[in-house]
Amino acid sequence: MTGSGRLIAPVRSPSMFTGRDGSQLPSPVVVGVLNVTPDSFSDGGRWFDAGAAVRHGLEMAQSGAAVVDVGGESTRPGAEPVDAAEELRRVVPVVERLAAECDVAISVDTTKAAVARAAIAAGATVVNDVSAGRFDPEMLGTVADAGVRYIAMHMRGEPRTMQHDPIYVDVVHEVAEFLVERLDAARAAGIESERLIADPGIGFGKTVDHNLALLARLPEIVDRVGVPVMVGTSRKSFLGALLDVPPDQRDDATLATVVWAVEHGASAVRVHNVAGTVRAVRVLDAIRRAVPEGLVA
Ligand code: PMM
Repeated sequence: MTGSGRLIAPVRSPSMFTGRDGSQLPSPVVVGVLNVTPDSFSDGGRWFDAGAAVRHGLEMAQSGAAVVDVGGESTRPGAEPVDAAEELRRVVPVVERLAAECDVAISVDTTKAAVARAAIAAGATVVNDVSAGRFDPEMLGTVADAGVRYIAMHMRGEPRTMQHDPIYVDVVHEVAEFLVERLDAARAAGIESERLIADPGIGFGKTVDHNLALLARLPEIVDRVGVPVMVGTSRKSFLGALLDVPPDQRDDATLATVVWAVEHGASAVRVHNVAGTVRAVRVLDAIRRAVPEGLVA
């Protein structure tokens, strides 16, 4: 801790929507997925070795990711939890080397305050918490003290059981209200609004129809939560269900959802295929800028 009570000095660190020099990054922000796990659903085992993980993270940064999101615990449906010691062992060396070797923000995908704290000390400036602070009572306070950005995601229950017959009356309304409640809890713990990002949690305790409804009515969520929204559809099983293709053949389908999400208010997209996504959003941006003045795009 420093004298100000913060774990790190947030100045001059790239942080999701700002670069190292403090300048605003172009929207949408592309967040590259780096799973240092043996069992994630689409890339489990590929980057389990720290050296391979760092090389892949640097590649994503080079391809235009504004954030590299490092995770050490699989959250795929049915996944068994990993203890903090093992998660720390997987994540911290990778965060440390990426933060030292590249200029983009490093995010840590964790539900554990101890892992967030260590990753922040190693250079992470974003905490991506799929539990939105529900799994570890120290998480929100830890993020507040550190002065980093916080992504609060919606999930029904926990990864082990979340796909057991998820039922909602109105999934879009319920996800939006959940996010509002968790964002309020984050603010109450001392995380300023400017540091908050909300995520509807595509695939976390949702059927194919739930996921499609969340995308179709994304503007309702964006309007309701009042902070930037990140969407993570990359290679997820609802795409497999629609197209009957395995995870490694879902990048083109993912791009359709990325373009849709960005056009409907997403400020950030979390993807495995960074290079393709960056190319797609650049073209989208060029089209937007060519829309004649006075015409609603
Ligand atoms: N999806 C996964 C993991 N972490 N975090 C956020 N904020 N949003 C997501 O949609 C999300 C996430 C799913 O697993 P993966 O890391 O293998 O894509």
